[in-house]
Amino acid sequence: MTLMDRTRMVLARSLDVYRGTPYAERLAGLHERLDQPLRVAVAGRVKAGKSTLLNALVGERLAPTDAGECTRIVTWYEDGHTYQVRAHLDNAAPRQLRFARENGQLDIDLGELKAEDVKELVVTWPAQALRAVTLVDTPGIGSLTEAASRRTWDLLVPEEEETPADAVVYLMRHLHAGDVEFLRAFHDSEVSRPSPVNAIGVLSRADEIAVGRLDSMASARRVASRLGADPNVRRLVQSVIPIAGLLAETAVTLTEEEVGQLRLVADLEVPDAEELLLSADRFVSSRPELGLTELERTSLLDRFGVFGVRLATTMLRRGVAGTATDLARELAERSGLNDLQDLLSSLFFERRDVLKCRSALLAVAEVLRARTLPGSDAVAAEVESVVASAHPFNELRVLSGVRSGWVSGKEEVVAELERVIGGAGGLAHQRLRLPSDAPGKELTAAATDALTRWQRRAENPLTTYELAVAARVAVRSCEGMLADLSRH
Ligand SMILES: Nc1nc2c(ncn2[C@@H]2O[C@H](COP(=O)(O)OP(=O)(O)OP(=O)(O)O)[C@@H](O)[C@H]2O)c(=O)[nH]1
Ligand SMILES: [Mg+2]
Repeated sequence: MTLMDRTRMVLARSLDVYRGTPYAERLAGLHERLDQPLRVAVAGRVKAGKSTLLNALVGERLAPTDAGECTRIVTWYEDGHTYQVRAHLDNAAPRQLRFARENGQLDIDLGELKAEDVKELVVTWPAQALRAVTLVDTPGIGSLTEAASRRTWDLLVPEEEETPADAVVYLMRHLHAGDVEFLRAFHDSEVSRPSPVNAIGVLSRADEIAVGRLDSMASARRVASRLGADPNVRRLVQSVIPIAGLLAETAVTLTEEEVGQLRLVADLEVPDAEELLLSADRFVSSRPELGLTELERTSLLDRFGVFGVRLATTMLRRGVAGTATDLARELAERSGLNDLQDLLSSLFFERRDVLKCRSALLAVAEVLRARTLPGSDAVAAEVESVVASAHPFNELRVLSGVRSGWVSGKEEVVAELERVIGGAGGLAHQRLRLPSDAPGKELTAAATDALTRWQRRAENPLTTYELAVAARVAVRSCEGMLADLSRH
């Protein structure tokens, strides 16, 4: 029986036990959630670039990135057949809100409602990207006394209930004490503690790291890998990658008109263009003969940032990108968006069942703790047994053990362990560090070698206790791979 089957069974049993109690609805909701897309929250401090990044992931400018009221409300973006916006209120029935789109940007009309009155907004939007994942935009985490920040804490680190998010993409511009505090609290749950399995770190606004210079992304990659290697950070997130979110958002929503405007800059002599782009002020006000109004220039800066304008015009000039489509593709690549999407896909989407089951079992455990009823002990034992025995959870536990430094050994052995149990993605080629097009025969040979190696390590009396336990999990991962390979 798969982990999903076992989880469904536990949920059905718990529903039997709690039928007719106030918990029944919560449990039924959990059951439904197993069939819905994975829920990923985007979180981080104020102005970290959360909403901009969310838009880049959706491919549309849905989340507000200005200073409007709506930036202070937790907002869900989910796929659906119709376009609609609902407001969930603290003390009243949900209501539909009016909305409009202006220049591609979604503008939600709160009417007479104030941000404080709204518990959360749910935006239903037919969009390809939202089929696999429901995204949740959250107000910036700052002081706990601030109402908007409190909403984010209540959503992701609630006191009594489970969090409705299965995973989080956490944005940081550098590591702040507030980031550490939040991520610790987010991971303070039972299945594997502390567990970075459901958190990815993003070094955001990466273009600003080297003040917009063309080599900004290279500097950002160095900063991100230093940050990701820091033991404190490794304990909290699986990986840290840099992204220039604004550039990513603009790349996926680029217009022909914008490309036309950039061409005017690209057509200047190189020294002239460089001078024009020395600063944002200069870009807005010098060279009036260029054929761009001040408004157009300001709007280019808002959409691309100085770095983006430099990069895009350089690519147009050098012919790296000839058409708007080429330019959009190049900019998306250079912004780090594609890397983030790959990471999300290997760490979250491919593991969605495991993450969803993890959320569900944690939530059932929470209900079982809150109220004991006849029969609830038996369900608790079952939850315990699934959590302790399901192989995907064992992999997650070992992974978090490696990340938090409990499992230690020779560097290359630990690195291999991390990969074999799925730390860099769950597919066989990722676990075996082979190219994605490696033939089955090669994968089988590599998996067989890995199996032998890990069996030996598991049985070696000189292996530390923790590593031996981890090695047994790796053995099981290799056996799983071989079984899958022989099936296909
Ligand atoms: N240069 C640059 N600016 C960015 C980037 N990402 C966001 N910004 C700008 O930073 C400001 C804040 O961006 P948002 O996406 O609204 O940030 P947020 O984290 O959602 O902010 P709050 O919800 O208000 O906490 C906006 O003016 C964005 O245009 C980036 O990658 N590079
Ligand atoms: Mg925001």
